[in-house]
Formats: sequence, structure tokens, C-alpha cells
Amino acid sequence: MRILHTADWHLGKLLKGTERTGEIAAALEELLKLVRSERIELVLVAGDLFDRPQVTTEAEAAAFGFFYRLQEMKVPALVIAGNHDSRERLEAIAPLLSLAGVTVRGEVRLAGRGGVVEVAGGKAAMLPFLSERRLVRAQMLLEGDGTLWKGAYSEGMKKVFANLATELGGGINLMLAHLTVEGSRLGGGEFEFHCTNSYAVEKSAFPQQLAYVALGHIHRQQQVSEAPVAWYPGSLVQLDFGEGESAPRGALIVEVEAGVPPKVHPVEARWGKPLRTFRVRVEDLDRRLEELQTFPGWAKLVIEGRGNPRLREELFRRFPQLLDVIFEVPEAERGRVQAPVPEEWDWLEAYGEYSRETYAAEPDESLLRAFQQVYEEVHAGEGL
Ligand SMILES: [Mn+2]
Repeated sequence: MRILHTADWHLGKLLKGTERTGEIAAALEELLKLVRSERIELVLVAGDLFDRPQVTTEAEAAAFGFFYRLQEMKVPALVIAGNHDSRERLEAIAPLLSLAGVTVRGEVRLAGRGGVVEVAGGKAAMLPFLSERRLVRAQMLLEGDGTLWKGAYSEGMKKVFANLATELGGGINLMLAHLTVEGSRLGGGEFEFHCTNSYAVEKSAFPQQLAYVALGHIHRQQQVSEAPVAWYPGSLVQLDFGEGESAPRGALIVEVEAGVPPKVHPVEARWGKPLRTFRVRVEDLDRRLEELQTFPGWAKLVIEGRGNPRLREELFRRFPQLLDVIFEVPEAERGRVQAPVPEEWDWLEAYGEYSRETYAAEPDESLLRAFQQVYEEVHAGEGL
């Protein structure tokens, strides 16, 4: 069986206000070409199709158009929800997508209730993202009383895995899951909260009868288990400045045959624009701007030195590919006499501190007066 394994599309992603959907949609077009040229028989999408529960129609069109085109090529797909997707929206569209040969799981289902589905030559367990809070509810289904169970996430997930394993068969067994496997290296753009240790699952928990585990959630491409073989394909495009420009990501072509270990081939192509952080000292700025000018991706500029709101505005005007400018004021230059207590600040003090930290400058007096005036007017209105 020839499989295309992809995850973490994040359609609808806005980076500093810039819509990335066009780049992601173009990457999906490339995936469709691969499906054809590589004679793919099954597509696995392991969660985070969308970046937010509500996305633009352009983002939805890219996803649903992708599945429509797969159907034209007669290639089925399995899709699970990630932590960024709306479980409910994916469930709502599931009956319609089934007409295109796509099996969608927004909500977690157990064995015998749709948690394991038939695929040509075998079976696939489908495990969408399950938060710790909801895992307790799943536990109630498993054991009748969730209050009896107080173990860690990993312990609970082991039980879900074991439950799904009861329905696996003698042919090729696959699993799709959106979760963090212990020891995996972060890509930088994930929700840190959902990837910390309390959410990590031990790789020893994977049922041994699985031939391949198609993971999603971590944006860096990597293999995380050898028995069974489990991989993250990584995000389709570089999603955040925190994700290394050269970190592996993209898609995987997996050859699975009964009785032999699967062969996994990372797709070499790079999709989407690169994101790069340029770090410069303020005195080197002019020289380095040339580099910025010719950079074909999205840029972030970290300027070491005293801040300057006007310079910032000018840079944004001159370089449309520049999405973020921050000034890093050396510790010694910061105008702080004694540590204030942030909880006790009013809005004006908070802004003053922001200005001192960001620009190493006192806030503009006329701006402060105007703000004070608006603030008082709003407060006067509250009495009505
Ligand atoms: Mn993701």
C-alpha cells in the first residue's frame, strides 16, 4: 500500500496579520501532484487542517477542494481533528466528505463505535486530539466511572490505545493520532501547553500490531518510534518565526506491506515562503537592509539598540515582506530605577513602562494627555 502522510496544514493561519492560506493552498496542489505521480493509494491527514475553529472561506475551499480532487483520482483519505480544528465542524462536514471517500473523525470514538475503520488491505485506528479534560470523559466510557481514574495523560491514553487495538485485524494495521510522543523535538509553532510532559504519551504505549503510526501535532518532521514505526511529517509550510527555517517538514510517502517494516520516504520539496529572523545592531542597520531587500520570504527584524517608533514605521513601509520589528534594548540602557509592582499600575503607568522597555524612551506627553482624556470620557460614560 502506498500512503501519503501529511498533517498540520493550518489553513487560515495569520502570521502577524498576514494571511498564509495562499501558500498552504499552493502546497496542497503540490501534494495532489504527488498523489498522482507517486501512485498513492491512501492519504492520511493527522490533524490541524485548520488553524482556528473559524477560518476564511478561502481556507475552507482549499481543504474541501483538495478532497474533491482526491475523489476524482479515486484515492480515499482518512482525516482526524487536531487541537486547532473544531471537532464539531469536522463532524458536521463528515457525512458530506464521506461521499468523496474521506473518513473524518472529529470526536474520539472507541473500538466498535467507529474508532477503527476498514482500509484496503487492513484497518486503521483513528484517534483525534484528546485533551486531558476530555480524556477523563473517555475514561467514563471505558470504565463507567471517570472519578476512579486519576492517572496521568499517558496512562489514560494507554487505555485508549489498548481499547482501539482490540479491533485491529490480521492484515495491515495503521493508526492516525494527533498527540505528543515523549521525547519528540518541538518545531516551535505548536501550543506549548498541549505539548508539555503532562500531555506526552510514551511510545511504548503504541499497540505492537501496528505497521505504521501516522502522527500529527509536532511541526518538525521526525521519526519517534521504531516498533511500531511512527513519524511526524511536520507542518506543510514553515508557520512561525520560532520554527527553524531549515528544520525538516513537509510530507511523507510510506510504503506498507504485510510482514515487512514500512519504508518511509520524506518528500524533499519545500513549500511556502521561508521565515527568517534578522538580528542586527542599530549601527549596522543600513548595511543589512540590502540582505532584507533580496530575501524572498517573510522577515522579522530584531534591532539591538534604542527603540525608535518612526524608524519602525519607515521599515514597514519600505519592506512589505517585513512582518515584525522589535527593538532589544541592552539591559544597562533601560531607564528603570526601581522595580515597580505591575498589579498596581494604572493604564498610563503601564504604557510608560512599555515605552521604556520597548523604546528605552519616556512616552510622548501629548499622546499620554490624549489617552487620559479618552480614558476619562469612557469612565464618565460608565456612570450612565
Ligand atoms: Mn499543529
